[in-house]
Amino acid sequence: MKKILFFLLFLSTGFLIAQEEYVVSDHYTKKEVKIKMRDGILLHTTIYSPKDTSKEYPILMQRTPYSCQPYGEDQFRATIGPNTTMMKEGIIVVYQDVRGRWNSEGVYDNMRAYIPNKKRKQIDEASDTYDSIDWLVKNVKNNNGKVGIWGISYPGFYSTYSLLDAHPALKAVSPQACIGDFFFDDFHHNGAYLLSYWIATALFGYEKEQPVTSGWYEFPDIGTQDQYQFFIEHEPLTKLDTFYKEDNVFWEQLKDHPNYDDFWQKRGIIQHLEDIKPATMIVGGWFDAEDLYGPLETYKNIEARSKNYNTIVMGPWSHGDWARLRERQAIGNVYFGDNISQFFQENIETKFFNHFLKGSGDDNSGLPEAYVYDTGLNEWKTFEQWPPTNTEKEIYGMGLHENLGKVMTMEYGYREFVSDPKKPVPYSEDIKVVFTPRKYMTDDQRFAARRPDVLMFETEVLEDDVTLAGDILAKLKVSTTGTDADWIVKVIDVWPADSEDFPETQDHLKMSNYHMMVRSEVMRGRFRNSFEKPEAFVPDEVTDVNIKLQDVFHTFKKGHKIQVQVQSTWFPYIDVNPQTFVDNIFKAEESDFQKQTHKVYNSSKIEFTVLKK
Ligand code: PG9
Repeated sequence: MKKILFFLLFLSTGFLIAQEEYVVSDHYTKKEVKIKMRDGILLHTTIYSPKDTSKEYPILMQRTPYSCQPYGEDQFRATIGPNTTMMKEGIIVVYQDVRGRWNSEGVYDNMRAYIPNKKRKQIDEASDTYDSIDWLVKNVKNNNGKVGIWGISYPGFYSTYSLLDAHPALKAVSPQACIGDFFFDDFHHNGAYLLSYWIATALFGYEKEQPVTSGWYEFPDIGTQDQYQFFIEHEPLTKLDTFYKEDNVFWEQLKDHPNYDDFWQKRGIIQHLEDIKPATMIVGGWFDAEDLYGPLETYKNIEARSKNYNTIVMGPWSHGDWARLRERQAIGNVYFGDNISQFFQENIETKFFNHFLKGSGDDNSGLPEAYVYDTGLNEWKTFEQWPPTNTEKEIYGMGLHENLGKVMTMEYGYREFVSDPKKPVPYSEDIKVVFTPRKYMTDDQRFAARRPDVLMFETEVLEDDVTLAGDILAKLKVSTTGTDADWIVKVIDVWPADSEDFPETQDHLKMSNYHMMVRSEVMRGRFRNSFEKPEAFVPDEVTDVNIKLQDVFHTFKKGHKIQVQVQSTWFPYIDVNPQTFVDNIFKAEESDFQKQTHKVYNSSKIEFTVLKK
């Protein structure tokens, strides 16, 4: 007797309807196979096929380091594929454990480097994808010969990878929140190590020549839920070594490669994105704390160096939000609108894959090149490219008396603060330990604005809307009494005093005068001129530090203010800079950590990409 669960829903009209739960095993069969790669390694591959065999279906695949589980041909996922619309329409969905992970053989390698012009038995993730697609289209019943790939985060990276030496059957790829380069996504930002990722290091930690069925490295028990306390008590970073044993290959790699050396460079995938053939739809979240560099740079580099159908979708999402259906889309205290992920899944994602895997596959998909959400007006906009062509660069001076305005600043004078490694500026008011940071991307920044070691500059109340549509470039003129320093720039939307709270607003906060983080970025000062060759500062010498902040699409509405904050610590989002130049901060000693006085000169400027009226 089929178990049918009835959900009684109260619709707006107040009457009840019964909705039958969709049970995957009622509509799909499941097979588990081992696909042999060109070097003989077997990769575990799970295949869900529609029971309706009256027609052919495309194959939609995801390659993942996070496991194809549940394992067993009688164990089914609750949902399959990128969204439930496509699942219910019917499609062959394939999941694969990547080399060296879970039930696949071989040795794992974080962000495995791509090998152009591979010799016969040489392998990388492109050859593993090619060999897998080749087997699938030749052996899976009822497939229509067309293959798509999608994935979020690390699976997003493997999606991008599939574009290199792409199999001819691969017609549509959607890299989503895709890692582009671990030196600018996830574990580092412009050379600063993301200490807030330290626990997540276990996710990619692995032993040398690990056994085939390895899962993750065990997560450390840090004995407190106060992350600021834990990490300040474990400064310098060498104090963290007791938690990860020597055999955590990834932790050792992070420590041994503090600069953008060949180890990181050869693992970045952006450099290889040229002459791409499959259609691509890059998806990201404007408030994605994990992978924002990746999707933006993936789209821009494909656009610049390929002639394929290439589009981008950027919504008011944090990491992977678009895959989760929820009525109210909010990040932390800020609400952005209703059913935004549902709109994306039904009207954009499903339309993209159906067009290229079930339809004509020509360039007339009916979708725009850029489908982007204005996170100030809370509405979707479409453009023929991203960033849009009708923009101009506007330079705002960081003048005296905290005013940020288009007035040209006096070329002399400065503002200063003492930066204390033992009392770093928190990156969030929240206390609890996080697996990876998320909500700080829209968090209120008043707690920072009121600290003596944070400089705040802001415009007058805006008399008209100002829409930023593209990247932001902070051109700081700074000096320090030390020989190293980090520089953090935050762009903030100051809301009017009469702003109403949302249901999501934390109890200790009010949206009245809310200082909403719109974009932020750090530059580890030693890398100001080169990520490969770090340079010390000359004490008290005025020095240029330019910081590119990732793209935004945000309207600062009339009645709001644009605020910029500048600081030198951001803890424990990033590790503390000792402010004494050392070879490798991962190996700095207690005595290297010194209070220093930093100055930001009035000749500093910030350049916005502004949408023309
Ligand atoms: N951005 C995801 C992640 C990276 C590192 C630690 C934890 C998560 C991902 O790439 O899957």
